[in-house]
Amino acid sequence: MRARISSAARTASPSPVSHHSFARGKFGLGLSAVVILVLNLALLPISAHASVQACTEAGLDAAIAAGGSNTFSCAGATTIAITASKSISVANLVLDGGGLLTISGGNARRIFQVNGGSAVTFQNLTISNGFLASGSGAGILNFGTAAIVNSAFSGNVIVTGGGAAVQNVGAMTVDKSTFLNNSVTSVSGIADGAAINNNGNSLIVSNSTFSGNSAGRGGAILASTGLSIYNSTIVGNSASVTCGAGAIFAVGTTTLANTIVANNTSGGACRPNCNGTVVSGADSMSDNADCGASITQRTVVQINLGTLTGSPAYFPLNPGSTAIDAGSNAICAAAPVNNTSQNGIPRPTDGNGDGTATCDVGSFEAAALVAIVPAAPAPTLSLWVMLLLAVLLSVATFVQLSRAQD
Ligand SMILES: [Ca+2]
Repeated sequence: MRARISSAARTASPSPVSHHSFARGKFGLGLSAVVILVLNLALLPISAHASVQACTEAGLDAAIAAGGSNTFSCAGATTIAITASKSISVANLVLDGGGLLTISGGNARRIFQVNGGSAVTFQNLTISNGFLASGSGAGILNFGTAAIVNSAFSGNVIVTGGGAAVQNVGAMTVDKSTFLNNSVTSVSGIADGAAINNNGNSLIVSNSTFSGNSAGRGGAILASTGLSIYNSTIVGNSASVTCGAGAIFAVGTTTLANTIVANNTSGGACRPNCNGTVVSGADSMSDNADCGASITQRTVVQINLGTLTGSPAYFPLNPGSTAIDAGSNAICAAAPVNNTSQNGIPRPTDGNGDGTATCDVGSFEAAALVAIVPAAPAPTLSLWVMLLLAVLLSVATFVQLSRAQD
């Protein structure tokens, strides 16, 4: 500190400044800048630290009012059953449930509405049991910009309308998330897209799982506007309308890449997987040609999914699955997949042991298959035999020499 003051005094001196003292002054100012920078860096983590909110509805309300990055002090797995729907109008909000927090609508109300001009990230959360008798987006209704990361949607219900889990009217990304058992139940009215109803300006889905969702049309997804789905697994969803597409009903163009769509059902046993404008390349896989003639067709048995596991839950690929090492590495390397998977194994990994690391189709990436090489036989016996032979040879030689001497 003393050096900084004296240097500053020297540079502030009205007397002629020599090159030498100017250099020292610059050094002193440089030092002070470093000291200030270090102090600022020391303070930064405090000012930039996420707010830690109570693991209660009041804590959730405080987070929504405050904006910024928010975590919750949940001691263990906790469900907050909200008593009022949450309308969000903040420029920047992160709600991070830490993998412990479930926010429930109590089968009585919409859970979140993201208003225009707002940007919200929902991460490490479960959003369940939202309910609307009629309308859109019982889990989340998005008019703004929303990112859903590593989160689960389950048991959200709308009677008449669309998007029981998510209705997107704005811009949205969904990554490493799971939609399970959401439903739009109306038989005679509108019942569209139980997991996602997209009528927004963009929706990009990656590394995600859709299963057990049911609606009239688009059991999992109804897309009125453009939708892109990368490395996701869409299986076991159902549509009640004839040709209603259990997985995806696309009015706007839906593009599938490295994605599994299989074992879905619809009314009339017609178009169980996809209906409408769905474009899929050979990197995606399905049990029929509903989602595009150029999709790779494999049977459900060949795709060979394991049972749901993990949180958010995903379907593993059993050993021998034809989806292992069958994807496009270029798609995996690019955004939004960025060589990640829903189960945490980096892509691409050599899952079939052929020596080439190739990306899997679907949300899951199989771990490296290590070839089992039989162990070399133990040398013990042959060593003992050799030793015995050597001893016998030595004895024989000794006896012969002894006889020769005799
Ligand atoms: Ca692989």
